[in-house]
Amino acid sequence: MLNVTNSKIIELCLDDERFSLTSGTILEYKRVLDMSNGSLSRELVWRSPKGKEVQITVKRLVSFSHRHLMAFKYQVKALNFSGKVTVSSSLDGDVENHTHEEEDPRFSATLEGLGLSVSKIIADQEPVVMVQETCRSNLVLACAMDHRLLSGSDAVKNIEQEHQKVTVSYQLDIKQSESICLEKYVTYYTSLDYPVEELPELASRMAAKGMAKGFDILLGEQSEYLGRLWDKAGLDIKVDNITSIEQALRFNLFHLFQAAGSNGRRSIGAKGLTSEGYDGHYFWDTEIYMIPFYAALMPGEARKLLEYRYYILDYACERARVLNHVKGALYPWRTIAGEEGSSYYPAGTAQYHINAAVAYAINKYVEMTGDFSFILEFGAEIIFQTARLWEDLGTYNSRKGYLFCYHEVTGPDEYTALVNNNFYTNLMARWHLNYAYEIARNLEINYPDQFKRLSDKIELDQDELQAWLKAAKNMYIPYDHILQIHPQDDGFLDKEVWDFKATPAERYPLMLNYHPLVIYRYQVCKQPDVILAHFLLPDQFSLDQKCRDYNYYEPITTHDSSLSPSIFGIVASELGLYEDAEYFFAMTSRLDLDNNLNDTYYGVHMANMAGSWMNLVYGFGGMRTTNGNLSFNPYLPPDWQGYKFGIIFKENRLEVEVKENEVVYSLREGNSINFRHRNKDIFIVEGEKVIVSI
Ligand code: IFM
Repeated sequence: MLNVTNSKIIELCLDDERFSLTSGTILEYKRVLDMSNGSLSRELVWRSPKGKEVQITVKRLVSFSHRHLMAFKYQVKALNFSGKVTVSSSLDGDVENHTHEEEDPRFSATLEGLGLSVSKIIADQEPVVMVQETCRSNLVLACAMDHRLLSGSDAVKNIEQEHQKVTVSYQLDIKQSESICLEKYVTYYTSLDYPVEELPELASRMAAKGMAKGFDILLGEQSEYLGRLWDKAGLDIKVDNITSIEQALRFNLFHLFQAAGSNGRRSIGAKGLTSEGYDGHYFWDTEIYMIPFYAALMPGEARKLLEYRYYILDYACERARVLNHVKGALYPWRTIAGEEGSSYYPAGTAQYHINAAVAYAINKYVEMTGDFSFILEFGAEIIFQTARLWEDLGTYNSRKGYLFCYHEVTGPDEYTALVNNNFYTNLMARWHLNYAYEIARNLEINYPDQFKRLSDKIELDQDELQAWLKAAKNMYIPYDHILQIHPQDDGFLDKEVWDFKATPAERYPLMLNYHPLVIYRYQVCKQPDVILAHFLLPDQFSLDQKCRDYNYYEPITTHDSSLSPSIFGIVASELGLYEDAEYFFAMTSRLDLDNNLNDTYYGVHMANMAGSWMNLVYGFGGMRTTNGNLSFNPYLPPDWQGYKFGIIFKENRLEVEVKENEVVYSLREGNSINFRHRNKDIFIVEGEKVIVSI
């Protein structure tokens, strides 16, 4: 994911003094992210080295309603002087990515500073347009800017081009106590979405359109858009220290609201849209951690994110051939355009479980929305192509009673690689094969024409369906009868436990301080593996069994991955380990706001952000969807006075409010809804509520 044309530059000169935060004196300073209207503002008072004082207020937004448009409002007030002011606004094409400078293996970009080069500038009039191209793939980006000066009609305007930078400047007189205001409208269009020759015109037209609307109207639209989402999310957390928790959750949701690719050809980078970490690549993070959020609150986006997997299915089929699988698809561990982008296969390509993650997310989306049309249009093909790989990958192992086994795969826990029979992988593969079989039977009976067309297309026959069923039935699930727990894989329990006592705090995260081979030789987990399987497939084992597994794995998990605490938190809630649940919720909810991992510079942790919402809804609220049915098992965390959240289930908007002794379920929109509260069946019609005691 490349850094694009820098359009954020607006500079100010007071006579001959250039405003800079590093000269003169900052008398006041405030920066505010307003999550109700999606704007970022900076307000400051500056005294220049020669003693001129100005108040500067800058507000900017990236429009939700017009996806190509950004807008800025730049206001300057002369506090103690009258004189000449110059405001200069630029587009700068001299941009590059920075992660190649880092030594952290998670950020190993191959760009070596290569980014976009400028191929054309149109600067004889406004909107100014800059066209840039990628160096290798020749993708084209057009960026346009337009301006409106709201005060100072006698301003002298000038457009200047210097190398790869175009600047539009306004020089005008200002009197003491007067203000000037410049609005800037910027647009971006790429050849990924439009024909190259149309890009400059599209970008200019949209910039002019933004200007015709004006900043305040755009801000109003932004507010309405977000207002609808906040209303659906229905967050209200009552804890003594109220701001910190609710603020954190809202901050996390704010990122989720804006990061999702919404055209079926993009997903969500592990760092969202916030930085260059992981090169902007998409991982299973979207399917396992984020889709539950989108399916419950932004179902349209969830569908588009899943459509993206269909869009790259051909690449996944090619990838399977590279790995010698004669049929089926293997999704790349990290990608944007569809090709495998991971360079370190033990913690990359070997994570075959991504196939199950995609099928699982489709299932959860359909359960939550009831949108079976997705299965017919895209889902079935994805589910079948990915399921057939499981059958091809495994082997009936004579040394394990001819049970179906997988060798040399890596599970979710990246501190253990290339193992045999990873518990998570085997369990999810079994689920996936059964699900694929069930979908095939459903289509065969209820949609025979579609089924025939699809099976002809991908050459799927009855023998193969039976082979899926057989593999699922005979799947080997590792179990240790002495410890009565599930080993993470065949060899996991043979290893020595990592010496946590002898590991000082500064040597975490382990992956930055020890060679992978050292870590692989010990029982130590970066993130949940067995425990994640228990969350995703909650009905397969008893609570006692889950408790034993939790008690074994929790002490040997470092949570060096941000994908870890939220899952432990949810399972702790299910097991009634309320203190643990609160502890993990605290870890997950403010992880980026407080920069707890000291790496938010590389971008926020999107999976964790969605995980914090899951902690509230699936953890404290105990929400689950199983076989298309919705259920809740809520409790109030010990230090809380109450909480509320909303979800959309099959087009019904439900609000759940948990108080000290009761839970109030209200159907805010929709006809009627059925679900279970613990063992009780609940039925609500629109506008009504049901109160149950806890
Ligand atoms: O997908 C994750 C993985 O599970 C742990 N390392 C980071 C990746 C991206 O977030």
